Amino acid sequence: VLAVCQASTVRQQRKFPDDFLFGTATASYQIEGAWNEDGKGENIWDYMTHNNPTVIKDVSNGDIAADSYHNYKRDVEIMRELSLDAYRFSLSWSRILPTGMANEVNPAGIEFYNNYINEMLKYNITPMITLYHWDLPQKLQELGGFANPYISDWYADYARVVFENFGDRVKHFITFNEPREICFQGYGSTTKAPILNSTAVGTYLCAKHLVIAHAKAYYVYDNEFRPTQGGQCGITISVNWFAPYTDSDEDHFATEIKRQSEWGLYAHPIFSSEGGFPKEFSQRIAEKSAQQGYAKSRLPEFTAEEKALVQGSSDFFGVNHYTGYLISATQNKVENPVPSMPDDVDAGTIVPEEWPKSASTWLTLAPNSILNALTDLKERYNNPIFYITENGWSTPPETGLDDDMRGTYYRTALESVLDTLDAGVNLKGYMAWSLIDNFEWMQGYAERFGLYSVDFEDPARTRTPRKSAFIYKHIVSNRFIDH
Ligand code: BGP
Repeated sequence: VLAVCQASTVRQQRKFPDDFLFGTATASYQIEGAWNEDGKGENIWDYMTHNNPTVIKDVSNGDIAADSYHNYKRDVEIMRELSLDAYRFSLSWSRILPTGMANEVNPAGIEFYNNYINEMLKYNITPMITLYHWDLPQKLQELGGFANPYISDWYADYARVVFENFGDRVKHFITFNEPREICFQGYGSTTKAPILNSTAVGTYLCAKHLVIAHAKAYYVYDNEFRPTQGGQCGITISVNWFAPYTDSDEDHFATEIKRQSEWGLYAHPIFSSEGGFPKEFSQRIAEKSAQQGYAKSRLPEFTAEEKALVQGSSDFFGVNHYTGYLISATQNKVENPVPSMPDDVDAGTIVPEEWPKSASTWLTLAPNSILNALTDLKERYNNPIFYITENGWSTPPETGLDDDMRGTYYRTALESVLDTLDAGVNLKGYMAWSLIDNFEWMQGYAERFGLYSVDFEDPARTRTPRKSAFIYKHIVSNRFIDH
């Protein structure tokens, strides 16, 4: 009997592999503060929040945020308290290059990130750098930002400065965080800076220029730095799980269009064996464009040379995953969601009542969504190396430290990660969003994602662990989930 019991306990206690990287993620504008200190240039979030403050729910901004610029040692101490293997953070482009252009490097910006990286390395924490997490230098926005094709050269020059200065110690680089949110929300609507709402044309120009910028930076790394530095360079794309609402052909097709629109537009050119933008969604945009009386599709094409440059330009696929939705071809459709922008997806989303709800309207706990999303990606793109670069749960500020639901979310998500590993997905790490409470973009400080809470009333920005921090630490240090 004892032998049987032991065998079943062993079977239930699935372990995370020893080399699996457990970490947390943050982003420069959301935590650093020091918006104009030590030579940092203005970025599009500084500009938008200062000139258009009411676009942020609580009329706040990231001028000080969690003040990590001055508290970075405490942040590294928190990483140690959590027993993390890795930490994903982003660089502020305009802290390093105040105008965005590489002819003027700000030495204080380089020094700040050197200190930050060295502090992590002192405690054996693997730094993972995101080069761009939404805070474009304002001076580059004034030149058109991602709608200007020259962005890819400006970006590649910036990337060179980053690899040159930090690549001796940093071996994981992520070019962009969430192309879809950059392009669709910043250029095709008003839910992220630079709030351009420039019709679907802006979205797709951004998409094309951004993947080319990614590829150019990748080749800067691959040609000039990898031979001596030996690290990896990839991209992070937001991949939530979309499943058909019913088994009808229409719902299946609508779901496929939704997947291609949400993440295929950026993943397919880089990771697929076909290259270029995904077929069905490209065709859909062409059809819609024709109906609207345009002679050509609003989706720009890649030249053969661009297509070849982009295809295969990534060492890994970073996945930001939070939630899931059911997709219907007929139900819950919002007619004309953004009046100036024709809806190219043309489907409705449904979230079942029984899925637990967070403080964010878009975030629920969808069952098995990590397993479903990653096995889909594995099949489409021939199982590249994956990292989950963000995953997390929001609570209202009143929840304080008793965040039981966040703990439940992490445990459920990590069970799904174990299922994903069992399914043969080449998944190498998991970063929880987020280390600490931070400026949550348009929601300001009205939604909290931190394993540690931050007291934004306190000039010292004191950090305190929530219940979920102990749950996460327990899993990370044991490398299994106990029941
Ligand atoms: C992701 C972003 C993060 C983080 C998170 C939470 O899309 O990469 O920066 O903010 O979402 O979402 P939000 O802040 O929009 O509530």
